[in-house]
Amino acid sequence: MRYVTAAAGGVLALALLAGCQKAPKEEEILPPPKIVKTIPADANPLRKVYEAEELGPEVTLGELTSDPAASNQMSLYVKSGGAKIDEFVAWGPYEEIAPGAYIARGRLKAASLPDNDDQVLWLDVAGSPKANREDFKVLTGKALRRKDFPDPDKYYTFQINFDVNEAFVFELRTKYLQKVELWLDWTSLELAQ
Ligand SMILES: [Ca+2]
Repeated sequence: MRYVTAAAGGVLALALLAGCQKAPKEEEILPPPKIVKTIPADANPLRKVYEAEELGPEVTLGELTSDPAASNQMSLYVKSGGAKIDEFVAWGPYEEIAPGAYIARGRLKAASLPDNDDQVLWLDVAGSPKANREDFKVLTGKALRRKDFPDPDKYYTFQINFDVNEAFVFELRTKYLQKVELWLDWTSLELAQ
């Protein structure tokens, strides 16, 4: 009986094998891959950080300095009077972004501030449409004062929201309005959610 069962099994196996070999090609096509519709939480679609110490001398003034409190432990340092009044100390990167809503940020530390409420620094977003690079414009900006830097030993992060409705070549700029000590750690750009 055991022999009969084994023989029957063998015949069945042969039949299945034969069946597989004769299967029409249409049945061998693999199912389509599953489409993942949700973006994984760790896959931020766009957040770029521009370390001030990596921008390069062609788009910065001042000098690089080590700072344990800074990202990369390095910052761009401008001593008091190290730039002219109304001069930009960092600008660029002249990168193209698509139409959308964005958040620009800058992390800075400032000291030797005047004892009043005057503007000491100016952050802005500027650039030109990709289709018309001659059409330079300042999209939006933010003035910083002594009260924005309550502790001269700490970095503070400032945020600017802006929209573009066409392909745009942007830059994030830091302007020197008073003779202060300035440490620029980084700027960044991300999509507003
Ligand atoms: Ca840095």
